[in-house]
Amino acid sequence: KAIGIFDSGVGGLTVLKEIVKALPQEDTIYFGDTARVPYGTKSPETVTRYSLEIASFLVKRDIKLLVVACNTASACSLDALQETLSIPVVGVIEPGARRAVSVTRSGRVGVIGTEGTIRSSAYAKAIKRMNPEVEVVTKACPLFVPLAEEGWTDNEVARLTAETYLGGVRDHGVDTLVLGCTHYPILKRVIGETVGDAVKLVDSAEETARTVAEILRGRDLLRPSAELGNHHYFVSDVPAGFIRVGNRFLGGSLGDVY
Ligand code: DGN
Repeated sequence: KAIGIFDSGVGGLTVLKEIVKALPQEDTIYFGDTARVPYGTKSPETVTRYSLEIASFLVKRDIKLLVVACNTASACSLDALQETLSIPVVGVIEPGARRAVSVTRSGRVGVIGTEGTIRSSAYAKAIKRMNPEVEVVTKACPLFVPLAEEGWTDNEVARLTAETYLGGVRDHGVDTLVLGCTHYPILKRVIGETVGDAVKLVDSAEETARTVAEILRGRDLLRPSAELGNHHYFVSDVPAGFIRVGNRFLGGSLGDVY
């Protein structure tokens, strides 16, 4: 059985990449809802309806675990998915929040994400639930998404955008910054340079992969094989744009996209 992963579009490939790195023998099925992206501007009810539809599509393909790679869908729909499905469902917010709480020394954590994710306060709530003492500073950075998709990750526009968004977060004295959006790992270098070496970056994609590995190991669901897994991709719009940006996000060739 495969691991199912879905996102509002192409961004969840950063989560897929970390899962494949952590568990190279596992098969994966990815669904990118490219016809209906972005989720960040839609109501929680609509995002939950989309999420349940996609989950049902993936469950029919016999997955053993579902990863909600999209931060917005994790914030809005994780509870509904967990109630509806009989397989484990993993979102990206809890793993990122847990890591931030364990990493911070100053007790001051920054969280960046899309407008939708920041407005939901999902990271702040999760962090506070784990440790009420931690102070959370949040900032929506919507322009990071098109910059990452355009491949403008190491130029003057990226640096100026990062400085404009993150100057205030840095000046707030955070020692940990959560990359709370699928696209932000692509901009890790410029984000790191802007906030400085003293601030540790928490990559929700990496932490989610770690959580997936722990759950599969704990339930004895790991694929016992020395061979590399197979990866299948489905999108709700025509595949061209997904393939172009996706190859860049994965740093390789996607193969077949349906
Ligand atoms: N995948 C979305 C997220 O992680 O919040 C970002 C893309 C979008 O829907 N705008």
